[in-house]
Amino acid sequence: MTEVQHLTYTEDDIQVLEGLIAVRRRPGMYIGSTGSRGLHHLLWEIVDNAKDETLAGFNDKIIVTLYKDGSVSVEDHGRGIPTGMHKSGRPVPEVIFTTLHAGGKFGGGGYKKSGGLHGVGSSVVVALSKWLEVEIHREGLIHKQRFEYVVDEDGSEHVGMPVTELTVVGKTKRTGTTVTFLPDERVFTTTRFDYELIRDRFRETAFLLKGLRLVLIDQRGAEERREEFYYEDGLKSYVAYLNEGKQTLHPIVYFDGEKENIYVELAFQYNDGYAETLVSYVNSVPTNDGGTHVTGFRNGTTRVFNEFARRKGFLKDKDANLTGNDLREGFLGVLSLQMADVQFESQTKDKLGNEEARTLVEQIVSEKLGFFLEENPEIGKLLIEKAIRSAEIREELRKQREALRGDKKGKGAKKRKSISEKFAPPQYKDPKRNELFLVEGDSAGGSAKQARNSEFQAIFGLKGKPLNTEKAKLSDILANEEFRTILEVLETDIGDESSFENCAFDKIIIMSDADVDGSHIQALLLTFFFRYTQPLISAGKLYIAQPPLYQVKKGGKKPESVYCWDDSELEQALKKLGRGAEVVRYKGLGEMNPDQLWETTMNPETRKLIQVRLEDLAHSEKLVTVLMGDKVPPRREWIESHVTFEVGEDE
Ligand code: 28F
Repeated sequence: MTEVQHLTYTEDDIQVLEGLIAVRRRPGMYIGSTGSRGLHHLLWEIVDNAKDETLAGFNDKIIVTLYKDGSVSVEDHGRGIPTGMHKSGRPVPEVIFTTLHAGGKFGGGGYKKSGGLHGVGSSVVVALSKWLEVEIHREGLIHKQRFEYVVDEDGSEHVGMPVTELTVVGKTKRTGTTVTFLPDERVFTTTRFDYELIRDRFRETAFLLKGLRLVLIDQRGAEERREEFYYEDGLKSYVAYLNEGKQTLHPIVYFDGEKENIYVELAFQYNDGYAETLVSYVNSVPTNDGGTHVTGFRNGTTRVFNEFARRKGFLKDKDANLTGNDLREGFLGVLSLQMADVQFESQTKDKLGNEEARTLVEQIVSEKLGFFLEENPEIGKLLIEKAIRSAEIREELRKQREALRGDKKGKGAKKRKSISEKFAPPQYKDPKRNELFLVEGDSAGGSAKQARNSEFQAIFGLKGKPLNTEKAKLSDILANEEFRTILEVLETDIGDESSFENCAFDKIIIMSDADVDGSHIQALLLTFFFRYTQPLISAGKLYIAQPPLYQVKKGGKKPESVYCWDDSELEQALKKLGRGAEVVRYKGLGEMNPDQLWETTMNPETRKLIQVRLEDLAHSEKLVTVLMGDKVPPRREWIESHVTFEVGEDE
């Protein structure tokens, strides 16, 4: 409707554009990476602005549409960005989309962003896009403005150039903001938006912001795909979703409270499992490593449960208090905070640092949970009795372990020469360097023992399928020879947080065949590590080895050989070696000789490892439940298509 025209620039405008050029030059500084994650950061940035309008109380709908040309739009039904003049003499939307960190410049009435890579500002999205259009419905009128990345004939570069003025293009009955943009393929290694990733994020957002409707539309395929998320019951629905397929012990408990501008919401429901799941958020940003709010929550619940147990006579004067560990078994809950001036403790922004959150969350939880237990004493009784049973089992196991340790120091030690036949230890003790390979199958285990650098690499040979820890009782897991030995070798103890920090190995590497049995073994081990040694995963110590799928060989005067990890590498290798090349397809680790195994899979200089990351606790939680639980029949297909949790790009 409006003609594209280049506007004239003032000195100030040029200053502004130089800011955006900085973004263009070093995108990683603003969005973390230029891979898929960075690409999606652009989208989250715009969606976050729409979410903020929801938190401000004015927006109940967000629609994201993925278009055939690679662009994406985000539409909200909020008040619409103000269209008046900014004190700089330019319209407010233009300032927002062309000024770096525009958010901060407005001060006062603006909303507090959560920090981290969130809230870098809409201008960053403009800077890394070929074009961006904003459409604002406000005061009965539709306003539009377009920005582009422009390179002039003389090669000079204009980042985020407003190529139209803010223009009225029609009339409207609603209000809201729509932003459409096309990420620049010169910036990103991939510009394809991931439908499943956006869908999972939308589901999570819908749980956290009750009453908000999120719609995802994908027009890229032959047929349009569309999903909608809306949860009237918010966190309660979230807990029901995470506990789906599990045996639960009581109706979902929900409460919220506010103190000194910190708003706390909690929903939980125990299941008959043994693991604890607490998914926590601050301003709807996941805090996977917890932080002060989680500590406050734990202190509060432990204290209130103990007070209740004493008052009702479940604990006698002579009895020790129930510990956090006793109370955690089978707990599944979501804790969500809204607060201003968020500070994160860690570089990764996964751990809340605000001290005031500890005391305020503890107070709110104590008060509300205390009240709940008074009102529902039968649920209180059930949970206390469960915790007392846990305490008894824990005590029993502690005695068993102590007996075992005493045994090793004494005469028994001589009889038991090594920890286990299946374990080949490294020569030197170096927790910062040592690697433990968990290897599927006897023959591969044998090869790996010969192949390894025994200075720092240890081998543990797995016999058959490990125990499914998702369905087993804690006492059975601790009695299980295989897992007990693994824990012993790692020098870690389930339920002893400090032992994980002192783990004897720097890397734990799962090495299994690239077939269905191999991925099942992988999934079983991941389940164990996820459920019972989560701090090791958070610390980035868990890896999956990647044996090659093919070897391309050519004989003759100058024999050559290339290993390939996927079909495109195979294609390239065949081209490179030309006629007469022969392809060996590896079906299992056992088919490689020790030299080959070392070179392709174990040598730190040449191997490919995938680090298992806990990107998203809730997602991993759901995956483990579906994969390993006994309530969901199509497990096999799941394992084949979703081999691991969140296996990150090995950056
Ligand atoms: C698709 C992305 O960005 N939605 C937005 C608003 C609403 C206001 C606003 C945004 C106030 C003074 C800076 C409206 N009326 N969706 C969005 N919706 N920004 S972004 O204000 C911006 C600040 O300048 C808004 C009254 N107050 C605020």
